[in-house]
Amino acid sequence: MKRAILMGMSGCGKTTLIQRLHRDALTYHKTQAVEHHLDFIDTPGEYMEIRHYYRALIVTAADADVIALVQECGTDRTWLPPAFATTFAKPVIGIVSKADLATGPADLDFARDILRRAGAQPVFTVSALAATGLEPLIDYLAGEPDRSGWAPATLGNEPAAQGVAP
Ligand SMILES: Nc1nc2c(ncn2[C@@H]2O[C@H](COP(=O)(O)OP(=O)(O)OP(=O)(O)O)[C@@H](O)[C@H]2O)c(=O)[nH]1
Ligand SMILES: [Mg+2]
Repeated sequence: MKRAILMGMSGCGKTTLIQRLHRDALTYHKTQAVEHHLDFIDTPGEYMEIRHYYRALIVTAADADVIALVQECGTDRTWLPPAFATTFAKPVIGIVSKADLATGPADLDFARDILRRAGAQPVFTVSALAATGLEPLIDYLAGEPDRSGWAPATLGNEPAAQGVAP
């Protein structure tokens, strides 16, 4: 099982998605601080919206196996900069949320495009409210974590320095 940290602008549906995947009642509560669950780390949207908090996201991401960037559809607002995924030495996936609000395929494509430009791969499309599109995401998260890109493994694979006394 992979532990995912959810990042995305305020109100994009991170907490509601976790509630849905936990089969909890869907109740709105504003995320005020990082919330650690066994399988998810929920972050406040402000951590994406205010650059000053990027450092907190990066530090908190150390406890996750995968970064999940969340972009709601039906809006042209985003705080996900292009290539944001390169901030992390871990797999970065995308989640288009609130698919039930899409007025047509263009809305979904727009949101997917934002996530792909940010470097997320693969991109899932879900609605926590309508409980659609969840299975592929559940299957992905159920798989073993991919730790091949982690810094400690990379460092460990480096050839020993030549001619340097231990
Ligand atoms: N239509 C629709 N509304 C949703 C969906 N998911 C969440 N919402 C609504 O969007 C609002 C914000 O949802 P949250 O899950 O609290 O958003 P968040 O990303 O956790 O926001 P912060 O905690 O502020 O970062 C709530 O009123 C939810 O009911 C969805 O799939 N469809
Ligand atoms: Mg929240």
